[in-house]
Amino acid sequence: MSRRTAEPYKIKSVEPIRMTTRAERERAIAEAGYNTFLLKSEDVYIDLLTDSGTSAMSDAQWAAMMRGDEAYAGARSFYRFEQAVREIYGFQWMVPTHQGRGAEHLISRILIRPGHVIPGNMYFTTTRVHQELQGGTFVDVIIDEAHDSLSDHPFKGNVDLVKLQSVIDRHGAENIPYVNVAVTVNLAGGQPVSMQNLRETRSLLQHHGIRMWCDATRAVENAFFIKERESGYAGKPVRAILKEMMSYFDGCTMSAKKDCLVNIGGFLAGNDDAILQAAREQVVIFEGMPTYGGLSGRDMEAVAQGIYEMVDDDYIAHRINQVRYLGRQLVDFGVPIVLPIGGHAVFLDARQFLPHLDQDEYPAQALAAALYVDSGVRAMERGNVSSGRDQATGKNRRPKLELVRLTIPRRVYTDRHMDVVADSVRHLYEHREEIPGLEMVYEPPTLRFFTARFAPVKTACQVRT
Ligand code: PM9
Repeated sequence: MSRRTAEPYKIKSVEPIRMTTRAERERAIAEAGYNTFLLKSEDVYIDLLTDSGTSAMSDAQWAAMMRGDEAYAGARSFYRFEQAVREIYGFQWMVPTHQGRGAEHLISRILIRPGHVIPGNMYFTTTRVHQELQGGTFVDVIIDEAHDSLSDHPFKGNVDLVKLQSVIDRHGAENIPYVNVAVTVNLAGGQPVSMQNLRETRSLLQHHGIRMWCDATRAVENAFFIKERESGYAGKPVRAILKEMMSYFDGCTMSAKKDCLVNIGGFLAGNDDAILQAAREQVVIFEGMPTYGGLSGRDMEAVAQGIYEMVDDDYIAHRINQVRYLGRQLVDFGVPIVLPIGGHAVFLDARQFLPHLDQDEYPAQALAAALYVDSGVRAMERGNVSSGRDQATGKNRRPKLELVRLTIPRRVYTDRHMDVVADSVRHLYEHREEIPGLEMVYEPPTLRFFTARFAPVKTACQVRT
């Protein structure tokens, strides 16, 4: 008999959550323009919008916050933060930023010039927008399997070396300031990159003299998948695997709001002193002094402590297994999801879920709205809305993956909450033909998914209770 396991923590402080009525939720989603980003959190029962900045901190992190040194310059808390990054990631220097996109802004300003091309293993919304703002163009070099929700490739985040070589041949190494490799790949479904692929990518780029930069936002989750799936890593601590992964990169951008178990924070880290110098020059303009970069001393203490906690093997195993616990229930119900189940979220395949909708009726946005109305569970669209418009044609990009992300915050919900989510998704699936599409009635110029507004193409969400 296989034994059941439980959360590797006990609960010391609780935050009550409120279940609303269906009528209240119908009103709330209409007021929010059918965009789950625009809901008030007090109207949400189980919040799976994002795993970003939504973690529960440990007692050790809260205690560390009391030690926060709020000096304007040279705070002790900065040096503790820097030491944690050196020890766990292995980079020599670190510049704090208020969150991940602050670091993306800095590296894009430092390295990208108009006409540059930045290959990467699938776009990420904020990453690409910062590249484009500097006059660069993102080029996708992820393996084809990543765009197929049903492929069970164990490392769907891998860089396709043939595609990468052809981008280099087409544009010339001198026009590629760096290659951006995300571990794991968020929009592919939280899919990992193998160590072997990192090694091979590094060797190809070294041959051409091109830098390799990492989006390390969920690198610990990636390290766990390597331990589980890649030969030679089964007995290794996640901490050692993470360090080896990072050793192939020149530096990283980081949203500490994910892996590092904090509510705010980010950093740019690396080994090249010329980039550090430029980062220090830029950070004072956009974020703050190089020893706080938009964070308070107590924020930096919480990140430093979180960096040590995130590589605890029991913690990360539980984290990934909780995501799987939800995903496997949905698979058993026959609900179409992205496989293999990823690191931070279960992704519903909205194209297969709602085959009666055209992609320009925003099936993933419609499904996320319907889920909220059904059970007060808030999810996020990751499809045609998030992907935005093609810069050249002005048309919707209509990406292959049209997904709803059920993102699991770290150390926040129990498996019982996952059961409630699974039941609601199952109910919707059984009544899927009743879910209407949406039209966009307000579209902001960039990162439209955050604030766009929609209206139902036919009538409001009508799934029976
Ligand atoms: N990711 C997420 O919910 C936050 C808002 S959605 C734009 O998944 C990667 C891989 C991310 C990410 C944020 C950022 C930006 C960079 N890379 O949100 O600025 O998943 O801290 O990080 C979100 P910040």
